[in-house]
Amino acid sequence: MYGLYVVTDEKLSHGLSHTEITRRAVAGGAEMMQLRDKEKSSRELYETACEMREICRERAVFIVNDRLDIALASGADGVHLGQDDLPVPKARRLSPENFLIGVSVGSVREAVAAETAGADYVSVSPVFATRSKTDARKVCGITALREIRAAVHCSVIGIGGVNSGNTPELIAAGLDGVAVISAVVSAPDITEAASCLATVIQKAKGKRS
Ligand code: TZP
Ligand code: MG
Repeated sequence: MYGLYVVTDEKLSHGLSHTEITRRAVAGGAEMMQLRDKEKSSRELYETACEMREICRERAVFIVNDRLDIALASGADGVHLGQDDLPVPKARRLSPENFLIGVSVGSVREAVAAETAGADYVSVSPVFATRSKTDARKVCGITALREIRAAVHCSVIGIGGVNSGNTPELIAAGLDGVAVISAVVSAPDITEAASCLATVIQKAKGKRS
C-alpha cells in the first residue's frame, strides 16, 4: 500500500472516464486509487464508485475523496478528507473496522492533529506547485515535508506537482508513497506512466533501506 496512489480526474484525462483511468492505472501498478470528482451528482458518484470498487478489488486500495457516504455505500476501502471535510473522529465512528481515513495537511500542526484524531495517513498537500487543483493551498516544499514526516508515526504521502523526476527525492525524505493526478492521468499512455512511476518509487525505496 501507499507506493503509487493515483487520483482520478476526468477533466485532465483527455476524455477517459474515472473507470477507464482506473483500469489503466491499476494495470500499470497503481497500489491505491482515489475517486475525485467535485461535479457529479451523488447518484453518478455512487455508480462510478461501485465500478471503481470492482476494478480495484484484490488489486488496489480504493479510496473516495470527500464523501464518506459514497465511500461507505460503495464498499470502498477508505475516504480521503480535507481540512474542511468531516472531522476524522466522526468519520471513524461511522466507518467499519479497518476502514482507511486519509487527511490532507499543510503543516506539522495539521499533521499532528490529523494523526491524533485517528487518521491512518496524511497527505502533504501540495508538496510542489500544481495546476490540477485550482484552490490548492500554499506549497509545502521538501523542508516542511521532512518536518511533517518526523512529527508523525502514521503513513505520509505527498501530492501536488509530483512526477517521476521529483519522486526519488520525496521517497528519500521518508514518504511512504506519492499521489498524482496529471503525471499519470494526463499521460498519453496511463498504464506505461503508472508503471514507470511505480518502478521509480520501488527503486527509491530500495535505496533507502
Ligand atoms: N490535492 C493537492 S494538490 C492536488 C490535489 C488533489 C492536485 C495534484 O495534481 P497533480 O497533477 O499531480 O499536481
Ligand atoms: Mg476534500
